[in-house]
Amino acid sequence: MTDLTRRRALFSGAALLSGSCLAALAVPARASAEPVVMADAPLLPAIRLTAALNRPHQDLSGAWAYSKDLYKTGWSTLMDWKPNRGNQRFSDVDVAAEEARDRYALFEYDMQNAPRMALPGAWNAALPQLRYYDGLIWFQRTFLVSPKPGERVLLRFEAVNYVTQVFVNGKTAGAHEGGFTPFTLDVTGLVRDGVNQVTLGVDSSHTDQSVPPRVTDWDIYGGVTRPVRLFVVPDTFIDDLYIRYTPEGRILAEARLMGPASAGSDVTLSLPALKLMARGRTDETGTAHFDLKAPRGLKLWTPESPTLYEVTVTAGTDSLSDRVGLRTIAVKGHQILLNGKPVFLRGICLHEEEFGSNPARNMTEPASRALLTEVKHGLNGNFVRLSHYPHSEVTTRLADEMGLLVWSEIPVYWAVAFGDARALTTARRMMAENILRDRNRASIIIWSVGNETPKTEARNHFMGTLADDAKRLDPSRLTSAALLVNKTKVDGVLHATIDDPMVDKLDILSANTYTAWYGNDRLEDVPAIKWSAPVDKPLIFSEFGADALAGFHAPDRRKFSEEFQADFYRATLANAATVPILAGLSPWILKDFQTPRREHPVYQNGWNRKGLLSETGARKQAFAVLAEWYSQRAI
Ligand code: GCB
Repeated sequence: MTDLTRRRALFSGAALLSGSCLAALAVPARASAEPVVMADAPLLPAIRLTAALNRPHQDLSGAWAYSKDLYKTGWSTLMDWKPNRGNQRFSDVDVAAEEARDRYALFEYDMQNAPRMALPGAWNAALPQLRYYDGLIWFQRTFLVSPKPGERVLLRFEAVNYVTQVFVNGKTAGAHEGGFTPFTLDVTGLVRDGVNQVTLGVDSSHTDQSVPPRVTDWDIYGGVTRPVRLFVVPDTFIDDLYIRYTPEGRILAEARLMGPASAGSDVTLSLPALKLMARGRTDETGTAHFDLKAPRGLKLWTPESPTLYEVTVTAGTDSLSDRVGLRTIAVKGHQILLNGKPVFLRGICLHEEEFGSNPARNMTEPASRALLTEVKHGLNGNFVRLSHYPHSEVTTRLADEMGLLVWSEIPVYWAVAFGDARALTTARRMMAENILRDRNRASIIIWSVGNETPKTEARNHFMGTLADDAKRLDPSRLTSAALLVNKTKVDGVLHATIDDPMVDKLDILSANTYTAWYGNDRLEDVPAIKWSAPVDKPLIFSEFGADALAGFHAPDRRKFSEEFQADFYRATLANAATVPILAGLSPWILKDFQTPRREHPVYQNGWNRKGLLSETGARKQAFAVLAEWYSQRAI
């Protein structure tokens, strides 16, 4: 890219994404604040740091200084694509001291004296004036670290929405695109002994090429929405562990080391509760493979009995532990088999949004537990669809612990630029980051590659590539995507089918169906809908729902009343009971959620009201309808 085209791109705001997507890239230190652009960045994250939460670390949550920068002057200025000194929020400089030293010094920021924001948490919830802020904000804080020779310092970001550039002590440390998956940067070469400074440039704006694109049906939630953590690990460390159980009764595991001594090293794997202990040696890729016979006493993980086993890997001076469930998941005809037995998915969809009237997408353990408890014990559920993007690791770990099966999804949503190679690369990286983070979670049974997408050749290639990636990175799970339904009326009876070419590629067919909410059909016609699918595979109703304002009751049972929503559930569930290939449901949605798309001034006011619970957790009538239906299915 020439400087001229770069400048033009900067003016249009396109430079953030120009040339390629930004994966988590460790890049050489540079003076410029221009976001890192690398077309040939690898699809897999350079550092995985699997089960990072179980390692000793410093949690950098808390007060961070911030500075708004809507025109991105910290990245560029009008007359020079390099930001001038007076705008470089990432600089390692004491602005007030500079101003005192030189009366001509000109700074138009001062991070040391800037206001503070508590992170993690989306900025939209932090201050009323940031409610609809969609652009660049800088964050800065200091941390203490004193690495010894032979140690590495890693900074891990669990989720930052949407493009992030990271600076340590004024130097570029790396960049990342994508709002829901973790990235880890090796900052060993940038830190000094003692006090260090970390600065993040976080741009929430989405483009036509981003994933998701500009328009969705959920809120902006810009910023650092999950914790930032600092790790000090040995130079050669255990970067990844992948463990699973096979239908043949084997426990397979791969442990992958990273660092100068990764090849030809001894690795030990143990599951003490099962009295299993094995030694292996890493190959030239740094990977040690284990294949163990499961002992008779093994208790397989199920939603009813979610047994987790402690597993520990040791290599050199490093060790890594996790708690894992062991189970199998498969399909046979139109059945889903968990540990070889048919299972019906009694589920619900969830956005990552905590209870309350001003959510910040800050998924703490109690916040996540409150939501999942309503699924498990309120609705008698055994399944959650974590729509429409990877949720916090807090949630997937809780699902393991509480016994909930999980559908995990990446935000390939609606009008993604399916023909755009860059968008595909972004989506593939997200898929890889999501799977590598979570493929030890027994709760997760489905990797979803998209939601409500058009049936085009470009889309087929895009989502087909993602489905292939999912199988390559994790052959032990199923694939699906929420697809659109084709409906016709013949002799007064509605016929619904999923005539989507993706059906051949995916293990499970999933249909989003809103008959009698959207469109002209009537609730009376819903129970008799005749469903068919072009292939013999399990079908899930991945969405159905109707808005209702909690507390709004209407004698005429009109739309937006609790009565209409409850009738809608009764009709759709009556229909569900007639569909022989149906293997589960995840209605839309557990809780009302914020979205700028929904502005009916009486009923919505910025909230999608299809929740069975209000934003503060009040149960609507339909909640009991679904809970009762599930309690019957659970018998
Ligand atoms: C859908 C979308 C979901 C929306 C929902 C709705 O089909 O997948 O993201 O929020 O419908 O309420 O219309």
